[in-house]
Amino acid sequence: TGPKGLKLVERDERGVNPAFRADVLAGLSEQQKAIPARWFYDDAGSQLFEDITQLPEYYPTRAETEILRARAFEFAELIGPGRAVVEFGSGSSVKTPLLLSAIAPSAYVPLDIAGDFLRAAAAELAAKFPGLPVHPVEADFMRRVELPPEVEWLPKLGFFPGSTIGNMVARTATDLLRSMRETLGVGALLLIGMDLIKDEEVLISAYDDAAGVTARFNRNLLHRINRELGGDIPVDAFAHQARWNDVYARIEMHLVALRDVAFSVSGQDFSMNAGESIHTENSHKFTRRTSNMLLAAGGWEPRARWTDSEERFSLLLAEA
Ligand code: AVJ
Repeated sequence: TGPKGLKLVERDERGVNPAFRADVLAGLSEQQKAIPARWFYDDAGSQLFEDITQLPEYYPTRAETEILRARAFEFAELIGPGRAVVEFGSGSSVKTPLLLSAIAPSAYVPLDIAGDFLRAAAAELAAKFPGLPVHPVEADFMRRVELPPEVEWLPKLGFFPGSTIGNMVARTATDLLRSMRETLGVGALLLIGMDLIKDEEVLISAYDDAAGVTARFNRNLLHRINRELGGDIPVDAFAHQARWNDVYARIEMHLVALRDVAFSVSGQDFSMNAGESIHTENSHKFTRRTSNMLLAAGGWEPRARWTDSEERFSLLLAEA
């Protein structure tokens, strides 16, 4: 239960999340079947993503962490002390402490829709930084979020690491950046991670690792649909695929039907021919120019930019 008693993750009388069901049924009814990537993250999916970040092929987490470690002094200088750090997403055990140690913030406000994850992450953070006020807020940050009154008058720093913005198409990413600006207010800064365009083979193997962890992450979505939405999708009939889409400069993940399949979800029937796919994720990759253009389109003025030593990943600082 979120602020003002608002229930954010609703369940109907059968214990089904209606937003999940609506997205899945609508997505499976399209010509190119597609399900939004945010539904990957049930408990199993969140654990599988943690495993992905440890893979030798998956460089983004290590590259971004390298920047946060190496540039602490520059962050401190440009951002200054006393800001309330508002993190979009409940925070990782590694990146958030690196940022907080670098800049001497006055408060930490993690925002997330998943209340349990949020409270656990907030408690862990509070234990690491005794004396730092921590105010978790359960909210959907795709809309403007009302921040707790304790931080109302403090200058804000938004933190959105991980290149999660890359999951969104340009239109949605722009909307999110604009909402962030409304949430954070005038004079706010935003520190945001964006993954960079690089050799196609490097990108493909980051999303199709040799150990098959990303394949399990992708297929877990089908297990989740079967379990939570009463589906009978034959999961073994789907293969994980990572594709480079050069028009939009993004990695796409698909689940490709290996044979003709028929299945039902929540009582609705679907069929697919062999070779047809369900599109499950976009992960956009940026250049300096496209990242700056996206920020500007979202109402943010680019102020500084850092990359890791191999120029695989970028962290950008922007001002509202
Ligand atoms: C968490 C969205 C940043 O796109 O790289 C990792 C998710 N998907 N491997 C990404 C993901 C497949 C990840 N983000």
